[in-house]
Amino acid sequence: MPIPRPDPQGDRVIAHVDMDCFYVQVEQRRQPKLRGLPTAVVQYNDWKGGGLIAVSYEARKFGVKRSMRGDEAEMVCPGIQLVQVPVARDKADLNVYRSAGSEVVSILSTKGRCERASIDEVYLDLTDAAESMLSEVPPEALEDIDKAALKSHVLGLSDDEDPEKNVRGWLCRSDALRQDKLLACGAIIVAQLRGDVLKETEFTCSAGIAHNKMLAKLASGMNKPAQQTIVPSSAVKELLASLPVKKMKQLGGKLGTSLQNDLEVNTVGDLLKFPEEKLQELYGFNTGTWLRNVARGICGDEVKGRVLPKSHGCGKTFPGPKALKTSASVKHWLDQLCEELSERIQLDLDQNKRVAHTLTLHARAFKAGDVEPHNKFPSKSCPLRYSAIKVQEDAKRLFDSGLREFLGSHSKSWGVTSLAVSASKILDTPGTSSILRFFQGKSFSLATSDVSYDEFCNDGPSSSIGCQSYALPECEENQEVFAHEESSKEPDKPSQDRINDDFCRQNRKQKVTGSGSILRFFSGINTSINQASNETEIQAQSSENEIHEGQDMRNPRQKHAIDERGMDGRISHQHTNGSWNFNADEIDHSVVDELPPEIQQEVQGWLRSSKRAKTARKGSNIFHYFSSGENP
Ligand code: TTP
Repeated sequence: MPIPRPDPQGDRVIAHVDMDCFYVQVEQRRQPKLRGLPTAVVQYNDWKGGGLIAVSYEARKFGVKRSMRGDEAEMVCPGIQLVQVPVARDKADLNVYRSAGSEVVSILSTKGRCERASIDEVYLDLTDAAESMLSEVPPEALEDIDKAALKSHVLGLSDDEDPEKNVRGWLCRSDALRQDKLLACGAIIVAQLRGDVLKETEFTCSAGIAHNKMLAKLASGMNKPAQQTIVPSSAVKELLASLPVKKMKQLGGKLGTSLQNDLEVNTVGDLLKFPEEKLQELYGFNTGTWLRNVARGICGDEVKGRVLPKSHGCGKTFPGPKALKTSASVKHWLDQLCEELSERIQLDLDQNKRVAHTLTLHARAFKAGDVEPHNKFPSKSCPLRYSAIKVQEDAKRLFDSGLREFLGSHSKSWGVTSLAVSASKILDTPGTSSILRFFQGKSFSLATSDVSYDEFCNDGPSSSIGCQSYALPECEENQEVFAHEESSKEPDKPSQDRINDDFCRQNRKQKVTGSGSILRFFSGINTSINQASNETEIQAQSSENEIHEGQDMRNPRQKHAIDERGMDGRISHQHTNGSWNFNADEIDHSVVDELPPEIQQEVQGWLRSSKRAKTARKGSNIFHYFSSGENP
């Protein structure tokens, strides 16, 4: 369910960068002779030349579409170059595309907070960079403006015989609104970044630059390939007035269909005809408010600082006659998928010190003579144990349990048409000391602290309910993975919204008075601490309630941290100038939301298995818990 978040106070500059025909570009870099030729990347499959998954812009001119099979593409575009996706373990191997995406992310993340939204797209929060530029070298003071910036499309800017001159005029207007000036700076920064990406990776990309994620995402696809589009606030109304409702993220499915059929809402702008209360009455409190906001181009979703995937997944489909009909064939394929998944989570652990906690199995299946063909195979999860064999065992157990549920009393034959496994709840390894990393760069004089209200509020308390409306692909999944449909729905949380608003107000006040609770705690700590110092240790305690029948289900890093816990089961953090410790069981987990996103993950890693936290006192704040040597 979409969650409404008002635009935060203050103008933001958000960019959405999307690679152009990404897999094709990756293949063209591998085989430069393909450059400039109509090319498509084909999914591993021997039926009718395989399914197209990426199509070059040269091939698109001939009418080649992603929905086509290879044979059909060759008919509409004789001479098209069809490149097979690499194959490993008899299935598509996307590693080459994942790594190429990471190369791009490492360049784009140099200018601001960067959220990797999928294998080939990122959001950037360029607010700080744009503000610095505006105060130091505003566009009108620049001698040269990047050619790519001058080629920007500015929505609402009237056509001119000399578009570049026209855009230069817009970028350099000294009498423009401050929000437009910031967008102009953002556009120049994005043009430079796109140039860097091209130079360093040989890939082109397109971008949208706006005041929020929703508008930036809409804009990035408007002018492709290798172009960028700016959305000034003054152009939003007109943009949404003509935008088909189904084109809006989150409105492509049932909600969009209901708007069209039940309310005759065909464009996003049509929603303006309905008062918020009416939308709430029809679709629930949060969705109603979200729709009201969407109609006005309002979206407060934050760009989350996340350059690594939120989860890993891989899967395979078995269409038509290829459906798996025996337990042995399911096991064979699950073993392949689990092996790949294990390799990827192990790599993530080794390279990024991140631990995945949950294994989920998804499947699609049918049963012979099914009277309820819409009956879905239930997705099943369990704690994730590291090692390929354990993942394989657990995935098979999950499958068997799902199959029992799926079949019910039905004992006839069945078939599986797709299988996928995913690893999620990926957290920093306890002990990576990200708290210190974060605070090292901060001033600890409260009056001059550069830890902003935004850092605490926007990614803080709201995060649990916030960016859901932009639930971007959580897995960089194999193309053979089908979308897994979760039955759980996010309940409306109006009261939570209010709590968060109150929190933000309170926190803002704290910043003004210089008494931010977490800062107050950390102000007593010697921040010049060297992370490599042996004096810094984080010891985490976990009750790990999810361990199965005496088995040690913990992953290796987590186990290590647990083994180091104090005898009294308290988490303690010690260093040169002081120490703090507290009992994880007594912590209200909601206080973690007060922490900046950079360190929330790590702290959540310490706390997640402490089930007794549910009984902790409400209304406590982080200072309460972190007070040196005191328990709440
Ligand atoms: P997209 O960004 O949707 O498309 P694209 O990059 O190929 O082309 P565009 O310039 O229009 O953005 O997808 C990124 C890559 O993800 C794409 O190159 C191939 C892969 N992909 C699939 O494998 N299957 C799919 O159904 C989609 C949508 C994408």
